[in-house]
Amino acid sequence: MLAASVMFLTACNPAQEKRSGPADPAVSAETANMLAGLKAATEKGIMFGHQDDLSYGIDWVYPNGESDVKRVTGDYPAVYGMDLGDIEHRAPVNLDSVPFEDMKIYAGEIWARGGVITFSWHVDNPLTGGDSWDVTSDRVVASVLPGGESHDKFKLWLDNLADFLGSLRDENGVAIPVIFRPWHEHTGSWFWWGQRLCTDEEFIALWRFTFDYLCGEKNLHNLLFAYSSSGDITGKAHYLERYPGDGYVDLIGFDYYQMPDAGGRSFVREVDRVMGIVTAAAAERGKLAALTEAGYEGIPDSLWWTGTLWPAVKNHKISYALVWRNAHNKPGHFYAPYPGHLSEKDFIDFYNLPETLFQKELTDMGLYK
Ligand code: BMA
Repeated sequence: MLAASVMFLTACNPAQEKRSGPADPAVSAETANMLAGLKAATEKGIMFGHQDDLSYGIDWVYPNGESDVKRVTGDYPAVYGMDLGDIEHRAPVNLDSVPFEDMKIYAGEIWARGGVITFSWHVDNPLTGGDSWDVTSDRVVASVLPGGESHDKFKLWLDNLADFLGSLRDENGVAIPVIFRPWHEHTGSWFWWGQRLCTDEEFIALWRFTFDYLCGEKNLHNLLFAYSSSGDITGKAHYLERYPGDGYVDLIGFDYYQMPDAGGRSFVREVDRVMGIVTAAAAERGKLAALTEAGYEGIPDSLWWTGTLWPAVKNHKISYALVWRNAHNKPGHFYAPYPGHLSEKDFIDFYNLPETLFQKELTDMGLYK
């Protein structure tokens, strides 16, 4: 009886409903549908994601339909990460040399087969002219806010970003929904928007300005917003210190990498610990949770997938875990296996776990298409 009345109250409480709906109140039907589908998918398992999966891999660059994950498992990942660094300059290729025109094609293919797209943005430093990692000034965030000396430039950069995000269309002209994950790893201090480079208020203002400009001024309604910290989180208050508010975020997560000098046990312990904090915050707020970036560079552990990554996440209700890119231009910088890699067999075992979701399962579920 008590449970029934609680359910009734929850269903009728508009504030509660608003909190768990899309952050952008004018979001497109397809995007709202995708958010609902992503929530439903968390009941079935954890989606596997890979950065730049379709763009390049070990010993190949840009052939259509290729993927290291597919070469090993016969299937694509469920979540495809891409990065928009340099779109702010309308460059033809991103900071890792991936042509933006190719990304548009990939987005169409991924959408057609019912996969999930997520974009990060390693945007240059608008004040110094350096890159994302240029932390020589702690005035950059202040400078892009209204009244700041880089504000007009920043708006032009957002215009260029918005043109790209708005150009993602399927063959019927429908705007393709994507998860946009700006200002990531903000609890660290290695990007110009990081912890020691701005105040809490400035970071929150940066986030809200970005959101309002893209959804309001630029009228984009195909975006779900992901807030993701780095892994150095001490507790809920720390995690939410720079949270811009439920009306600005759809998914919350964090990035965590296994370092060469740290064992798998510490990865499992730390990811499990921080995921506990993040999933509790997500549940309270009606948001999705995810391990937005993870990995072990070069995967020098033949059992990493079932022995470390899976134990770290399996007890949590999360949407996805995404591993970073298999660089074509940086030897040894790869995070997913390829044919012949020492963790290949274990990755297939990971793929075969009933609770890991890859593209075919997502297509079969047809959750949002
Ligand atoms: C980093 C590295 C860099 C890359 C950047 C953006 O973690 O992979 O080589 O340029 O991400 O993709």
